[in-house]
Parts: sequence; C-alpha cells; structure tokens
Amino acid sequence: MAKLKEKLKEKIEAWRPRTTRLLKEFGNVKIDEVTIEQCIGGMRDIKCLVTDISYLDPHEGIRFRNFTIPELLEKLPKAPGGEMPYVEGLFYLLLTGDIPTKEEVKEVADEFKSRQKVPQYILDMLGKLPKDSHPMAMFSAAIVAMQRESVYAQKYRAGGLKKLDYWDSTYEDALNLLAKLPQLGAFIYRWKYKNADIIDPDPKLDMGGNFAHMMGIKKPYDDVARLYFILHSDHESGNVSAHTGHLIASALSDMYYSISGMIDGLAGPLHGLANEEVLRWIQGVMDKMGGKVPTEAEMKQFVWDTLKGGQVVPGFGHAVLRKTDPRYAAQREFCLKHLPNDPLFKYVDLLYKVVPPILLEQGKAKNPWPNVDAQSGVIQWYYGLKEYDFYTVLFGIGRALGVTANIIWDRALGYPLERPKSVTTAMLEADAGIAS
Ligand code: HAX
Repeated sequence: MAKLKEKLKEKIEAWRPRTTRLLKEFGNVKIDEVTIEQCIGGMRDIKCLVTDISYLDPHEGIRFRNFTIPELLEKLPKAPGGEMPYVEGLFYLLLTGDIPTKEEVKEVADEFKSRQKVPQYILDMLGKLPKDSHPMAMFSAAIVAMQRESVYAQKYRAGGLKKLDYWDSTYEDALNLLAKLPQLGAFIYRWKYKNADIIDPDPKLDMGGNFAHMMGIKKPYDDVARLYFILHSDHESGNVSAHTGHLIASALSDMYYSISGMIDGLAGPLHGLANEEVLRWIQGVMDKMGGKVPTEAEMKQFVWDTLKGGQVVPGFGHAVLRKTDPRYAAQREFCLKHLPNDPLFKYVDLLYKVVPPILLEQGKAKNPWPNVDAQSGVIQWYYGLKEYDFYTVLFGIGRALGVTANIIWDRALGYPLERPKSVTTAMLEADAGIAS
C-alpha cells in the first residue's frame, strides 16, 4: 500500500471514534436554528454540514486544514526553480492534515504520474463533440464517460464490500481521476482552440509543470497553474460545487458521477463561471473605450450601467465572505510582482477601487468586496490564455482536489445519504402565524 494511503488509514481509524461519540452521546445537542428567510433563501448560513478539510471564516477567509493561504504558500514544499508549492503536496495536506516532506510529495507525484494517461476512448469522444460545445460541458462529459473505470463501483457491484472499507476504493478512484484532469483539460483546450494540435503528457513533470507543458505555455505558467489549482482547491463544503459533489456521493454514486456533477455546478455564472464573466465584462468595457483604460468616472458609469441593466457585477460579492477574498489577494500579489504594468491588471485594479463603494451605495450586496474570480483571468490572459470560456475548467481541476478529499473522508466516516426536509408555503405561513 502506498505511504499516503497507509497514513490516511491511520488517520481515519484515529478519527472515527470522535464522530461515533458525537453521534451516539450528543446527537440531540442543538447547534443552530432555521428561519423562514434561510429556508426560502438558499439555506444561507445554516450549520448542517461537517468537513475538517477547510473552513471559511467570513472575516478571515479560507483556511485549509487550519493553514491560511500565505502559510500554505510558505510551508508546502516547492517545485525546483519555482516560487509555488507542488499541487501534490497540497492534496497530501488536504487528505491527512499534515504538511508533507519533499519525499512524501514525490511519492504522491509518482502516484499521479503512473495514473495520468486518459483512455483513448475519452479523447475520441471529445473529438466528436461540436467545436462550439462549452469547455465545461466537454469536461463534465469526459469525466462521467470514464465512470466505467470506477474501482469502487466495480467492487460494490461484485458484493461483499464492507461500509467501513468504502473509502479505500474511493481513494483509488480519486487518485485515478485527479491524475487525469490536467491532460483532459489541456486536451479540451488544444482541441478546441489550437486546431487539435495535441501535446502529450511528459511523465517527468509534476502536475502543474505537466499541465503547462500540455497547454503549450512556457514558464512561469507552471507556477501559475500550481498557484491556481491550490487557491481553488476547496472552500468548505457548502458552496455549490463542493456541496454538489458531496450530495451525489452521499447516494453512494462513485467519484466519476460526483465530480462530473460538481463540475456542472461550478459552471454557473454565480459560481465558477464568474471568472469568464469578469473577462467578458471587461472586454465589453475595452471595446467601448477603444482599448484605453477608462478614467475612474467612466468606470463608475460602466458599473452603474451594469447594475441598472439588472445584472450583477461579476467577481464581487460572496455568500459567506465579508472582506476581500484572500484568494484574490494572493493573485493580486502575484500580479504586482510579475505583471504590474499589464493593461488588464490596471482595469481590474481600477474595479477594485470603484466597485465596492458603488455596491455599498446601492445597498443590496452583503459583501461589496472582490472574490477570487475578479482577478484570476488577468494572470491567464497575460500568459497567453485568452480564450476565457476555458477559465472555469482551470477552476474545476483545482476544485476537484478538495472535493475528492472530502468525499474520501465522507466515506471513511460513514456519512449517510443526504436528505433535508421540505415544507410547503402554507406550512411556513402557519409557522409565521398568518395562515388564512
Ligand atoms: N453585483 C450586483 N448585485 C449583487 C452582487 C454583485 N456583485 N452581489 C450580490 N448582489 C445582490 C444580489 O444579487 C442580491 O440581490 P437581490 O436581493 O435583488 O436578489 C443581493 O445583492 C443580496 O445578495 P447577497 O446576499 O449579498 O449575495 P448572495 O449570497 O445571494 O450571492 C453571489 C452571492 C456570489 C452569488 C453574489 O455576490 C453575486 O452574484 N456575485 C457576482 C457573481 C460572482 O462573482 N460569483 C462568484 C462568487 C465566488 C465564487 O463562488 N466563485 O466560484
């Protein structure tokens, strides 16, 4: 058994009694109450999910296994010659809670390398889709089409699989799938936008390096890929993508169904697609401005026009956060260091200045500050990835790291089928004391 899996097994066995005790001895302890506003309003803030992999504090931002983003970027082992940590090391941390050594990262990277080749039938299938298919639809279709590879589904069907062992074959599915996502993403990119001039994986490279290689983009794009995948990996389990993955897996659907569904949730403009929408929005402004950066007054007018047109300003606001997203801040730092004079960065910087006061003045958004998606397209654009309808695929590769880690732990701790209870409008009226 590979060392990561052995370590995970120990962690799982040590953790299980905590969950069992809470359920058996303290199952009736109340932790929250639900209001009518939360019931109609998308279950906002109701505490009813458990994950130990990441936690989102509204005022601090995300912590992965209790580490902030700056701590992670400092402590995780770095790829040689690069500024950014190995993605494989982050996955190790998400699964075990421990910062890996260089040797431990190498073992995970070797595991990924040995599992990275996408089956030919998937590439053939992608090549038969219409060229104007959205990259996210292609990505999701490719993942679900690989479901026949699921080790967990095969073992479950064969019978005799014990509930406490579900996590083991789920772990195998997670590694098999994660290892293939960079090749899948890069294949979709080069097939759709580069005349199907496909670049094969290089078995010597780590996940970020290999992705940059297959995309055909030179250094330091390998570091950009590493940063991007790490920043997007998890945002606790209540957001649409993470929650969708968890929900599907709770029916004991395998990793391929779960991750395909999580990609579908990520593809909405209020969630991951916002990074594409930000670029589309800025392009609209650029077209109107004939390419020149607008003045502050002109930019304010564009923002108000968007709001008056009944649209949201993409890249701003958040369902949980109440400050500037630290994932935005990490990317902004990267921009200040590597592309301070980039015109698109100047646009985004200007938006950072003008949008929050406007959203505050409008008085609707609970959080006027930028989220991760406001900044991410700038870096991609600068390094030559200008096809912005592809950006959410990058987000999806990163998010899969956190969602697969969560699903493995869901299985390890035996989390059951998810099934919240619905009520009718008449019941709510009765609760409110206004029943006719
Ligand atoms: N522009 C304009 N209006 C906004 C807004 C924005 N950026 N953010 C919130 N609002 C509005 C909402 O549409 C809502 O209006 P209505 O009452 O008329 O429906 C009101 O303010 C209250 O919303 P909220 O409680 O502050 O925010 P929600 O929890 O409902 O939604 C969203 C959170 C992120 C979806 C929201 O802020 C938004 O639409 N932002 C723009 C899209 C975006 O950037 N999405 C990416 C978020 C990060 C992420 O998940 N990435 O994957």
